[in-house]
Amino acid sequence: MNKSILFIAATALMLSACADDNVPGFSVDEPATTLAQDSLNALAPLKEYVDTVKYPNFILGGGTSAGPFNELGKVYAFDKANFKEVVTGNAFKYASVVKSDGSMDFGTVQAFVKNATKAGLSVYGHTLCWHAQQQVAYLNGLITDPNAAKHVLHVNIPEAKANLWDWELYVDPTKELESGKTYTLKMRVKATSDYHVTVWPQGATTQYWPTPAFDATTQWTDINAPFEANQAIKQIRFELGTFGGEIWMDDVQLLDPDGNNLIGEGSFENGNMDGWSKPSWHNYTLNIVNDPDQGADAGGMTEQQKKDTLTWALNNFISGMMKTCDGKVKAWDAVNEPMSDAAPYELKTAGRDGSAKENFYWQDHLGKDYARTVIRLARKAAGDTVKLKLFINDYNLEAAYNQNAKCKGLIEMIKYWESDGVTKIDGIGSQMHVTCSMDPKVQRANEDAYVNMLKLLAATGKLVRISELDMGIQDANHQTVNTADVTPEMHKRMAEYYKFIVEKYLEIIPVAQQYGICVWAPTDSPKGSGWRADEPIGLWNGNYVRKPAYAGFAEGLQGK
Ligand SMILES: [Ca+2]
Repeated sequence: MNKSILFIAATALMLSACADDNVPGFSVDEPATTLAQDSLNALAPLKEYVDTVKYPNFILGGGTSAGPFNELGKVYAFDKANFKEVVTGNAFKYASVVKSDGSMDFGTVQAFVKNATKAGLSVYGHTLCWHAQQQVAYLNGLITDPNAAKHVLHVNIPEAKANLWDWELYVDPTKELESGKTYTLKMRVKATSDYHVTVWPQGATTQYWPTPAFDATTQWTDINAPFEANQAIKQIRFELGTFGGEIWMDDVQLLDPDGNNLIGEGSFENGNMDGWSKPSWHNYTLNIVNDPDQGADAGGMTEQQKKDTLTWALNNFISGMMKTCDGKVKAWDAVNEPMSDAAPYELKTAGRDGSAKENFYWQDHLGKDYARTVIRLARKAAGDTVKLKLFINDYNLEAAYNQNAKCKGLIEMIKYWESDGVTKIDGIGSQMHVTCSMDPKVQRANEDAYVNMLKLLAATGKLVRISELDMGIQDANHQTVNTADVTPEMHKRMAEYYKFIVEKYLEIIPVAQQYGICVWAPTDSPKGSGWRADEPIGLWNGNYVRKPAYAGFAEGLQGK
């Protein structure tokens, strides 16, 4: 490619910003924007700029969505033309394959691998073990001990008094009960001595009859007490005044005629008593405790049993994946995003690094050695004849703000994982979701930290892959710029930064360690996207039209 293409493309775009100027040197018949675009359009497909003699191992990859790719239309043709390898954004992830009941569907993966292979594209697998996009409830369910102590509501009354209303416990239904309809109070109850519990539904007046009264005994008893509301009922009142001792309640439900439960919190498993109350002057104790009939560790799973169960679940996924891919997918992000941002030499953990409700941190359950387990399972499932290249992939390794601390932390962690003499990690993936800055100082720091990262990674002797390269842009005031607001000068800077990134990779990473670079988001991100929404992150715009960034990337590949 002509060395000046980047210059021409960027210059022409800059000039196009002031269309009223009579610029010498450009045809008056053809607007500058068209000229610039013509020069970009005249470039070869991206992968043709890879010097396969000088850099024989370098693989140019592209991120893609399995759905559109598997339609074998425009996206498929585009990927085939521009890249040597494809990786799916989501289709190979745990939650895309494993359903909420633990069953697995590899149909999309299978079709993707078949279609890519037919196009002569290799497939990079992303990813075998990550904390996000997991089946959190299913996985937690596997290690939730059915015999573990359950939480119950505990009422501790110091002494029996004269009147039923001397001790009261209230619960507010989530919806008013309608007069004339039949409701059913269901619950489990147990007391320190037998007691007939009187229940008075409360509306404008108290409903004394009919009521869902029931007997509590010293054994857990299931209560099923239907009653018809004789008015609009706002509250259910347990009248416990003539009882002294302890009562436990659990699994409290109030079912309407359609079977809808009107008690918001009746299980107490989350530790809250929302909707429950008592008169403030009733000095008995109301709290949530472990079921007194179940010791905290009675019949529970040991830590080892939990680990074994989760290893089994992980192996289901990994071995299913390897079987589906049938040796055709040889390189994988075995472990994705292990390292903490808050503590870059430590693994992520629930709480400090994210929510345990939304994520499943395998490392919290399997321990620090979890990567060893992933690698062992993957190699075993693929079989000896398939020489897998297994990567640890993470983000912010190039970050300037903490002097590449996360990169250093990951390298140390990999050393630890390999210190057992068995675990072999082939490569390190650096995601590189970068941002170009129009503040020269910031941009200089970005570039210096990137170069530093390459040197750190090169020194490991491992394969180095830039795994998810995309680029946003910030203005001189460090504000994110949306796609429509990118100026010609910004296009030029982004093109230069792409050129720098590709060039430095080829220069600093030894040929034997070059796995390659993957263009994560070939096109600009649409508004409302889940990933860098409305940011100009592509080498192509949303209509697959090449941007100056494309020329920058191509020039970087040529090392010119
Ligand atoms: Ca409970």
